[in-house]
Amino acid sequence: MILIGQYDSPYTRRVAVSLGILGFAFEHDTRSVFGDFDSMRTVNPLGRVPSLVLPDGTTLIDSAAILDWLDQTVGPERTLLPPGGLSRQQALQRIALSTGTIDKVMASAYERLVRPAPYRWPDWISRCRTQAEGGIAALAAHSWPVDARLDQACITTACMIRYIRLADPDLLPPGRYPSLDALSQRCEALPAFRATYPADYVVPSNR
Ligand SMILES: N[C@@H](CCC(=O)N[C@@H](CS)C(=O)NCC(=O)O)C(=O)O
Repeated sequence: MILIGQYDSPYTRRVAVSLGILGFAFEHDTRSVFGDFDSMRTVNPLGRVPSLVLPDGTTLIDSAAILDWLDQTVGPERTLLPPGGLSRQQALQRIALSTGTIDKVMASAYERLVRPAPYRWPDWISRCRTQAEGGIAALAAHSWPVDARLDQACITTACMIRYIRLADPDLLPPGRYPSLDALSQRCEALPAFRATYPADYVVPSNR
């Protein structure tokens, strides 16, 4: 299997971490959505990451669809998203908060870093950051027991935390939400997270 996308993308990273935790071997294609845009569009018509090329040559796009394929492949005993009931509903709620927050942080980052300065819209950036702060606070209001089974809500939220601390660290300084700090530390210590640790944010360039 080949995973396409860089690990400063939280969506790519949550797939890479999930592949690692579930024990799938994969190659990593580090093409950039911005630097390799034309090439990327031959993989995914949307020109986005992540994509996963399966052993039979099928290309899956969108992290949620890829994660669903992984869970279907390992079977109900090992799924990262609980297969049903209240635990699935609760996990999906947390994932919705995490991915929604990622989307708002990313929208604000693109506005600040990709859009040429004369066209930037401060009110829009402020709105996105307010929405992101709401998502972070709502996630922090949940409990994240350190001995709970590591599920997709934990993985996605930990990837969100690392992404925010790269792209817009003022949104989540250490100490503001100790439960999120603890979740991040617990996850980042695991081999599947360490193998995908994004030390730097690759600033998207439109040049
Ligand atoms: N819903 C998608 C979102 C993917 C996404 O937003 N990817 C970003 C990188 S994290 C991207 O490709 N951005 C470039 C663009 O949209 O032009 C998923 O879960 O895979």
